[in-house]
Amino acid sequence: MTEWLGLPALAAAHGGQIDDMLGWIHVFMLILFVGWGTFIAYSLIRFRRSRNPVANYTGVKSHRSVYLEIGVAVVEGVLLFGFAIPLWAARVDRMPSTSEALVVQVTGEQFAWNVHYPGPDGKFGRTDIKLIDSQSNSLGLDRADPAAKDDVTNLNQLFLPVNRPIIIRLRSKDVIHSFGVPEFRVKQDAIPGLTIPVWFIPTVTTEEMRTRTGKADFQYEIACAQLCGLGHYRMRGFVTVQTAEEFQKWLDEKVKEQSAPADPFR
Ligand SMILES: [Cu+2]
Repeated sequence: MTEWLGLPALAAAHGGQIDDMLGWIHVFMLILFVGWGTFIAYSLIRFRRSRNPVANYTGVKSHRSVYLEIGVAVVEGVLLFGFAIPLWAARVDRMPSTSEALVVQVTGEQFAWNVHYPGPDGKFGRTDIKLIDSQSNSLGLDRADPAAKDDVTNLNQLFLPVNRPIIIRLRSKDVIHSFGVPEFRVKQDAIPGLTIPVWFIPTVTTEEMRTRTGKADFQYEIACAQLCGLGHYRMRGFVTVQTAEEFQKWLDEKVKEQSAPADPFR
């Protein structure tokens, strides 16, 4: 219904509502634009100087313009209270329960996205700023913490299962970044010192999207949507949406790989 907006392909459960809302706003603004434009053009001609050499001190007596203004305010009220606020509440107020959702921590930094999965125990391990090493441990994950033993970290690659609620806990190490994935209709700032949750349900796997769009190299891309410094342009992450089985397989492998004891000869 909203194809005419030319938005990126839709791949999240709630996205239809956002697109509808965008569609209605566009339609309404178009009506307002044409209405006001016509009114201005009419006024310029109707009240031109040659036709009205002397000013009229009584002015307009009809109440039509007042009714019109009220009409515009009512439509705006409907957009705000009928569409925008309920949608906002559903996105921000009602988070899915953490028992059904997959919780992933995503930490922005100049200029990369650090992805952190809690592993099979479902608990995020302790992170400590003193343990941060830009090469080997960019999150400062404390592997000595029992909860951290099975944690999985990844750089710029976010793997997600399809059709399951995802809660991203957004954080930042330095400045304000913004986690934006257009196909998921999600955009949220990451602010240093805060952990901000954002949630969605991906509905189309990367594979499926490749067939659908006919682009063999299609990738969901996390674009940093806040100008965050000189390297902002290259702050790209990628999201791979897989079937539940594929995702589990990927995660199991990562857990095995990352929780393996360090090679003593290295
Ligand atoms: Cu950024």
